[in-house]
Amino acid sequence: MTTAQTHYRICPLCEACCGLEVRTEGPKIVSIRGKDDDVFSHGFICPKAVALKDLHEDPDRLRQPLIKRNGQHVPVSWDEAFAEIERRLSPILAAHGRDALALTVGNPAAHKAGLLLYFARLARAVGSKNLYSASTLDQMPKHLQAGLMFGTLFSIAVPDITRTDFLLVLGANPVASNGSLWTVPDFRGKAKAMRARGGKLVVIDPRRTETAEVADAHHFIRPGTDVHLLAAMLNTLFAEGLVRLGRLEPLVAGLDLLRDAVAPFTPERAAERCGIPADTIRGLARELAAAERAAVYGRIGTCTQSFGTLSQWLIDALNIVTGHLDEPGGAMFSKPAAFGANTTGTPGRGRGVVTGRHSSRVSGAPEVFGELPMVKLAEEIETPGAGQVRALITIASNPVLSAPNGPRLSQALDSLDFMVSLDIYLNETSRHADVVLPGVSPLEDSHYDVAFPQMSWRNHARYSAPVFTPAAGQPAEWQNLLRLLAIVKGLGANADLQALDDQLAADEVRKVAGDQTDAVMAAVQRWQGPDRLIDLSLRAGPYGDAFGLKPEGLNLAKVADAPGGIDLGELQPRLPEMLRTPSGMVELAPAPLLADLPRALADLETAAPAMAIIGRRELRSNNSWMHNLPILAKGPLRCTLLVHPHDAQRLGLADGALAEVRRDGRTITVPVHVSEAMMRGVVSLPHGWGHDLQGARLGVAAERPGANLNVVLDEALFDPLSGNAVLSGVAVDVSAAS
Ligand SMILES: Nc1nc2c(c(=O)[nH]1)N[C@H]1C(S)=C(S)[C@@H](COP(=O)(O)OP(=O)(O)OC[C@H]3O[C@@H](n4cnc5c(=O)[nH]c(N)nc54)[C@H](O)[C@@H]3O)O[C@H]1N2
Ligand SMILES: Nc1nc2c(c(=O)[nH]1)N[C@H]1C(S)=C(S)[C@@H](COP(=O)(O)OP(=O)(O)OC[C@H]3O[C@@H](n4cnc5c(=O)[nH]c(N)nc54)[C@H](O)[C@@H]3O)O[C@H]1N2
Ligand code: SF4
Ligand SMILES: [Mo]
Repeated sequence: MTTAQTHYRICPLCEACCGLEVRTEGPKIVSIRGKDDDVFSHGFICPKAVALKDLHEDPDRLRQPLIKRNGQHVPVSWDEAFAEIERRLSPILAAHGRDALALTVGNPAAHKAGLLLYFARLARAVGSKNLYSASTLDQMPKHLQAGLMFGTLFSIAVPDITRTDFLLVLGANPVASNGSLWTVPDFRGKAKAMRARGGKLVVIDPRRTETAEVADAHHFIRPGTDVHLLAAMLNTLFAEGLVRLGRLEPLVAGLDLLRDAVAPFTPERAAERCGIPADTIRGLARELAAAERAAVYGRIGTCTQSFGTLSQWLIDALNIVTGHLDEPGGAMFSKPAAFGANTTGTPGRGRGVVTGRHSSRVSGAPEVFGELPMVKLAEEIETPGAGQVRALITIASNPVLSAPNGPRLSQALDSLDFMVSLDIYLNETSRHADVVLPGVSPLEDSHYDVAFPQMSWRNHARYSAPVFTPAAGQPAEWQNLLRLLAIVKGLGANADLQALDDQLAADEVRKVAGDQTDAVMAAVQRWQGPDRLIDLSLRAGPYGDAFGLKPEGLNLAKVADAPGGIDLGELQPRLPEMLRTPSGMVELAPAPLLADLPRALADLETAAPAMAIIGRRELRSNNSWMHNLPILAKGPLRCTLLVHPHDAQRLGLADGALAEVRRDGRTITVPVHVSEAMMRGVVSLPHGWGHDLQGARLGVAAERPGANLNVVLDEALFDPLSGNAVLSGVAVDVSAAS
């Protein structure tokens, strides 16, 4: 007889980080539900959590490494796979140097401590300029803005939603996405509670989204023009004498520079370009200034555009000049228990950030936080010469579907001398790999969120242990990354990984602990791998036990002994202590941003394209990889093109019929859904589809493959400051399919 067990698990699928209760009987998953007494998510979940069962059981999920032989992927042992990597990768590095090896890291790595922490180590060991991640398809503008204004890339202010009276949301749809760069499970419930208290939610979006549906007001905006709306709101505040810095007065540098910078952006000029009337712009500015407690929040719609970094800047500028930054009910900074860059070092001052320490070889795009823009990867592989990318390791990333101009990238991947994918599927990207190294099921992994507590709606520390033990011989992903590190370092595929891990940890500890290193390492010896790094960081962190000096403080053992997590309270004001700028001030007008503003000014005169395409997210889908899970795949078609009735009529598109979407000679064919929710002149298609490529092994997804939006998007379009791809508001031609 097998015994029933209940396990605590933190959902690794999206940024809401919900606490789950997983019931098992032996190897079987009996049920997955929200954990009601989770201190952070209080029982909230979405349908994707339930699909963890399908993911765990998915016959297409890889359980053995694969090597490509004569164009076919065949299963091999772990030792064979790593021997092959050593045999083929080492000569490339020896002959062509470190830059010949590129690494890409994708979204799931942000949710897995093992991948995140050990990817960083591998990247350091490789020492290549060619580092690419989902960050430049997503949120790099936010990191750069946070870095320039507050001093570290994760100093991201989030709305204090349980205390706010007025929330302005631009380019985010948290009802569907469950929040991003703002860890806020049950946004809908929290928004409802806010409105019940008399608070107001306003949404700015080219589509009347699920979030707009639960808002008090929604304004359509032309894609890519938020910078004008935001600058005009600031212009109004200065013009009408509504600026008030409050408590931050002595901490803010650059107020006059900001005033001058936004002076040309009058509401009338902005209105022309962004499609929101001047009176509405003024009204929004006044409402924001008048609200006692208010926050402006902008997400991916305001990042994945050519003015991404400028938009992020002006969003926080609005929070600052209306006196709402770092105030209860405003935009506040979390205080993470571990891994916070703004909880270490000297409080109130730091090195700040610089970009462009190197640049991409072919077109000179600047490095940002050590990364090059994903839109530049294809040309770095294609273009011959010293420093050409000849080998690639992809880590939980599927750029063939998730990066603009996937077909070009796909072709480029075929020209590589060698490619390795760490992935759980043979999919659109990993099908190109010579060696595929599968990760464990999420239920076979421990979980601690490294990134998300840095921008959470409430402070907390939570850990979940694995639900199941991996099959015998299946390494954890951090072990695979460590073994790659050993190969790259020339230690060989059969290096002693335990010794290597001990040494890496001790080397890192020594930098801060000096001659206390042995004592510190002894204190954390019950943990291994990423867990050990978590224990180290927790204990040295702001709530930590300081390795015994503060016995009431946190360590991983205490957190692990508290299924449902440890609540660390509501957000508290953190200025000036959290600043890490060289000046020790909030930089309201950083020079690189001021220098980029003329580009936006010139854009005021630009005409909107006749038709622009934007993306969309849906509750039962997640980027490019959850379409193989039966429980999510069923139901209505999701990869449909939303078209306003007026545009549909003009273009001769009927509901349910097929349309062709074209740009630069690349075409996709998609079913049309006529929808009043769209702004005129804008169509919407979700990304991450197109599961009909040869060589992938995704049985369920291939039944209804959908079309890949990124076939028509354009790798030539990006934000020059952050390198972020433009994924929104790209001009396309749409017509009825012939
Ligand atoms: N047009 C358009 N394109 C977009 C976007 C958009 O809005 N519009 N959004 C962008 C955004 S925000 C993001 S974050 C990116 C995401 O793009 P990617 O970073 O490519 O991430 P995913 O699409 O989530 O694909 C994740 C990959 O990791 C694999 N995987 C899943 N779990 C694991 C695991 O535990 N271990 C390992 N080793 N592999 C795993 C999956 O099989 C898949 O290959 O897409 C971007 N692309
Ligand atoms: N169900 C589900 N949840 C997810 C994901 C998923 O694929 N599915 N992906 C996860 C990931 S990786 C991320 S990064 C987050 C993203 O989380 P969100 O940022 O909330 O993402 P979206 O739902 O795409 O919302 C972006 C909104 O921006 C709008 N928009 C597009 N262009 C513009 C513009 O120029 N200006 C303005 N103001 N709005 C614009 C779009 O219409 C859309 O409603 O979601 C995460 N959660
Ligand atoms: S919202 Fe859904 S996918 Fe996201 S963490 Fe919660 S349960 Fe998981
Ligand atoms: Mo993302």
